[in-house]
Amino acid sequence: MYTQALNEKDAPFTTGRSDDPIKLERFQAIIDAEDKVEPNDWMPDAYRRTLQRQISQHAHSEVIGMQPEGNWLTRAPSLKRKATLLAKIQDEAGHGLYLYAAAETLGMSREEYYEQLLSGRAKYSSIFNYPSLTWADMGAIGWLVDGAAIMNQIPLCRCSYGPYARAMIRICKEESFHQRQGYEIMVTLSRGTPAQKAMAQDALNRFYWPVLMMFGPSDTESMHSADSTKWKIKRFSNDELRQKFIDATIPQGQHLGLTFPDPDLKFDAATGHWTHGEIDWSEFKRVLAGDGPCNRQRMKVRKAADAEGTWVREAAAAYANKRADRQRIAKIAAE
Ligand code: FAQ
Repeated sequence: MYTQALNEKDAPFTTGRSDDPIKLERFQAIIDAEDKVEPNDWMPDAYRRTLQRQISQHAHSEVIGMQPEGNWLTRAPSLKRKATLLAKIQDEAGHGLYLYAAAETLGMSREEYYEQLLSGRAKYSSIFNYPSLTWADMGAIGWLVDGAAIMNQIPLCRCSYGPYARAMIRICKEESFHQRQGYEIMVTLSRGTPAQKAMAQDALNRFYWPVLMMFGPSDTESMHSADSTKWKIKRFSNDELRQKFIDATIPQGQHLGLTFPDPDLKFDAATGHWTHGEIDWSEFKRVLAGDGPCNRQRMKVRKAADAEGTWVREAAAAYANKRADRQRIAKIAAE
């Protein structure tokens, strides 16, 4: 009901001044009623900007996230492992495409979002600035990075913005396969030779803390959380999701016979949760500021891929123009 009242169909991408109290009240009522906001609905500026930021950064993460795994494609230990890894990396490219498409419904083009990434104005997930040094990292990335991604993204399937929520449903199904293939690599390595088990342990040691940082700053430092929660973009806080992830992951690591690099990790029987040591937020800030182990390398590769792809985009555009011309001529001839 509210959606209809607010639809301004002949004025797509209607952005509202956030101080229009009647529209704001109706907008919040849509959200509170668990209805979806759709691209042509009226929405406050700040809601649009938050989604443009989050969805595009999510898309950038999927695309940049292909690099650490791409590093191991030519060195996968068997044909089966290679085919599985290739399929996973292709899925990530697909996730990037769904997400750019969802972000474009907010009135900015993919090229504009892309330009923000290449110029360094837009962020992508901190985790992809860490190197993948051994084959076990393919296991750790699937198990932990995709595991954290799922924990964060399942609630996004209920996000108030329709196109984002719908994209997330398919993405989560695929992420679930990614997480399992990663865990299966970890199971194989931890039941293998002592050297293989040591390799799995080393990957866990290096990825554990950076994965916890994926959930974002602690709630007290999270500047976007209050608005995103009010607008039901976020359903759980950064710290809540981090805790859910830790609670789910520790038993999985124990099953592998591996240890976690946190001496303060303890199960609290009273709360049913694992308590953990302090996260090194200075490292997180450094990585976000561009000074992580691989920030420069990731952007260099992305920029090179963009430059090398120019001729493909030009050829596709020329072909589309040619087809449009042909259709126009055929239409005139038929009239
Ligand atoms: N890295 O106020 P908050 C994947 C920034 S996909 C970098 O708490 P918010 C699949 C944040 O942007 C992984 N920056 O922000 C895969 C903001 O800065 P800004 C990506 C971060 O938005 C697997 C500032 O800190 N997933 O892994 C990070 O409310 C394997 C303040 O933070 C998504 O993007 C970070 N970790 O909450 C692919 C999920 N954390 O923008 C390949 C969607 C925070 O003002 C291989 N995004 N920042 O300059 C979200 O759920 C949220 O955006 C959060 C952050 C939870 C990430």
